Amino acid sequence: METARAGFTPYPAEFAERYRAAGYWRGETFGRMLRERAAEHGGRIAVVDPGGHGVAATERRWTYAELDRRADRMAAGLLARGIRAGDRVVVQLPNAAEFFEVVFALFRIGALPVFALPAHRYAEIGYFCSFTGAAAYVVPAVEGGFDYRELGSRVRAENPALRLVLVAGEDPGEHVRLADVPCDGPGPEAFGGEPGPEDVAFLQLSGGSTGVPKLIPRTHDDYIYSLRGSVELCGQDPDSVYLCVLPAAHNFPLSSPGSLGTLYAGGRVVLCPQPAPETAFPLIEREGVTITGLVPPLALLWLDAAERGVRGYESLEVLLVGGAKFSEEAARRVRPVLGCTLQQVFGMAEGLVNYTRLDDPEELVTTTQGRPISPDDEVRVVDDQDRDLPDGATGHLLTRGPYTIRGYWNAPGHNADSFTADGFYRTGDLVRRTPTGHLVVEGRAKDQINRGGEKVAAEEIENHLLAHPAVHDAAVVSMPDPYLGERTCAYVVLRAESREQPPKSVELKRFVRQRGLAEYKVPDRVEFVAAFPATGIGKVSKKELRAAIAASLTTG
Ligand code: OOB
Repeated sequence: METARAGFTPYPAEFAERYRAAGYWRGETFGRMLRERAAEHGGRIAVVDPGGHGVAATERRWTYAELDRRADRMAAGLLARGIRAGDRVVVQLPNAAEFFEVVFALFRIGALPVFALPAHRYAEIGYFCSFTGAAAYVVPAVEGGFDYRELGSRVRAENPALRLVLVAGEDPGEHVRLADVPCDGPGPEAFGGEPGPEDVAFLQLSGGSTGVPKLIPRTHDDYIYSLRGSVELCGQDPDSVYLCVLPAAHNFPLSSPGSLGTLYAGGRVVLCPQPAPETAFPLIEREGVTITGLVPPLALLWLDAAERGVRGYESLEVLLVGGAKFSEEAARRVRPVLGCTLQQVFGMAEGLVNYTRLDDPEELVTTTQGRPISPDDEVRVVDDQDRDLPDGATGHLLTRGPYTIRGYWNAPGHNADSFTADGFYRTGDLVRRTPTGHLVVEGRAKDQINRGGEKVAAEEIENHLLAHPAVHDAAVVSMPDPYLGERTCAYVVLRAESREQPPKSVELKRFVRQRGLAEYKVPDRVEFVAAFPATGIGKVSKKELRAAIAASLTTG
């Protein structure tokens, strides 16, 4: 597994020993976990996929035994097609049962899924494929009106290492049908065995604040610990039914406690093809869903629907809300309107996850974003000089612990900025700590826009805008939005020669979109200015730009 190891910053030995001794790291792997659940709960349903998406028209219900068998056959098929331990495989699937078949097969082989989101387009996928030297790319045929097979052809033509594009769905075009891959050939044991618990299991994507997204290597040991902790804190057991509403590959619905936590607990995962209450509520009712996770804008949509009298959500016991700040006002509506317990989640793909506890007083549940999973999650709140601040003061959140990475994958330059010398991750979040140890998110120091839970790195969008011939300079900032919390506003300075006939906002948006950027990253608004306000040392003052756009929105 040399290549996969190459970019991985291991936990220092003394920490690894401590995490093992404390019983956090138990030497489990995803491959064995599924095998054990299948032995214990073989006949119980693991995954329900109602169908009606581009991958399958009709419903599938897979038991643990079936998922286990499918993962074995898929692993054998992928091995037969040359996928090996350490290879990277970009997985971009909608919420379909195949997602689990593929990722568990890769876990068993020791190949690393790179968890792309369905919204990603050429700009993102092309980068993931080239940066990771991916050997394969797994897509649906057509989903949401977008033809992923064409994207597959394009990235394959540009990436010689990419040998295989696998298409989930009926018509693979020039590629290979995913359903034709599984076989009864030799499994991982014939190719050096399954990976160990200390090995990297997959690469997750960072929300990002830099020009290109960074990749997050998570090990079996560390991730499974975060699952076990989450399952316990969210009260999950084999009777839990989790509705996966958000894109399955995102860290929140994957592991907090998410679909993998639910499978860890021996429960049932129900995949939701669309997040609208009109789709989700009937599924909740039919499947007896007990727990789900939403970003704040969706939670608001569900609350409003329930208040309008839309029914079906009554079996819900726990609603997790996270990914972006949930307003206190909305948080207070959850119990009276939906009749379930709210758990706020403040997590990050890099590791640390905070939850409010099921038995926390309503005040803490509605006004804080929770406290860490582990007693060994080290949390520091510091000033600009990394000096510790007292409880109650707002500062930068730094963290280190048994499931927080020590470095991004293959990114020594970024790692020097994102981690302290003694291994604390600089989250870029501004928080304050209450005397109970709960964290309240007060803001953000990183150059990122949190668009209702979807993260947009300002620099990434600025680089795309700068590629336009009329653009001299660009600065992307957040603007307040009642529904998403924040939206993106791009301030643009035009080149002198373009000022006579300036491009329209829509043209710049179209330009960015045509470069193949995920739709949620296309600026919501473009403002043209003659020059940017500057800080004392001559940098663009994004603070002033944010204030200016916020003021112009309130005055109309
Ligand atoms: C989750 O993960 P990511 O990696 O997409 O984004 C992490 C960032 C955090 O650093 C923070 O800036 C923001 O998202 N965030 C929140 C929040 N939860 C995440 N900001 C305010 N309040 C919250 N509750 O977003 C993620 C991963 C696992 C579980 C939940 C969310």
